[in-house]
Amino acid sequence: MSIKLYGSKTSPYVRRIRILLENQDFQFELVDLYNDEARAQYALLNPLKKMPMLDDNGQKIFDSHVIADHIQQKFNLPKPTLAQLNLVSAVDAVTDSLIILFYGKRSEFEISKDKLIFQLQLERIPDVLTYLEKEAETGAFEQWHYASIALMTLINWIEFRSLYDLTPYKALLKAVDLHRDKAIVKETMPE
Ligand SMILES: N[C@@H](CCC(=O)N[C@@H](CS)C(=O)NCC(=O)O)C(=O)O
Repeated sequence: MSIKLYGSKTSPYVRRIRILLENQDFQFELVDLYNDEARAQYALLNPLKKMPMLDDNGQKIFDSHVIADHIQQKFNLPKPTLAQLNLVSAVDAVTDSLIILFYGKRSEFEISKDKLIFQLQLERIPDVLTYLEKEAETGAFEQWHYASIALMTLINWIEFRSLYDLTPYKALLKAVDLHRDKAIVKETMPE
């Protein structure tokens, strides 16, 4: 049996899969999408040129959610509820918006509400974080499940890259703190 996970150590989407694969035997193949040569090599395996990608005994799987679903079934992990999947979608919305802003900055664009593409992200991020904050206040992330994993990977990635001021989101930070001492969380912390 051979499972290979392709991705970077910093990607929040990749880290979710590394956490789900805790205690499983798999190879972690590092991908550097910012390196032209490495990206061209990766494109030969994955035309989407996105990470993560899983190769399970020759079966390639694109997209973290499809991979997560496959892993949860394969290793009899708990299946997320619809409520938890909605939280994951909300975490994704913030993650994707921050990725767009991150690429915007790397491309030396001025990030301002004058440009529609940035305005949409700059509006979405606080709105969705406020929604998640209210969910956290009700205890939605107290247990360690797929949505808590997604939240953890988002918050740690924001902290690692200094992407956004999270100080107003006290319940979210508290929720993440509940799980910070887990061995797999420490092992996979972005560095
Ligand atoms: N919906 C995808 C999103 C994956 C994603 O956006 N990954 C980023 C890294 S965090 C990426 O590969 N970006 C490369 C690109 O957009 O060119 C998933 O859940 O796997």
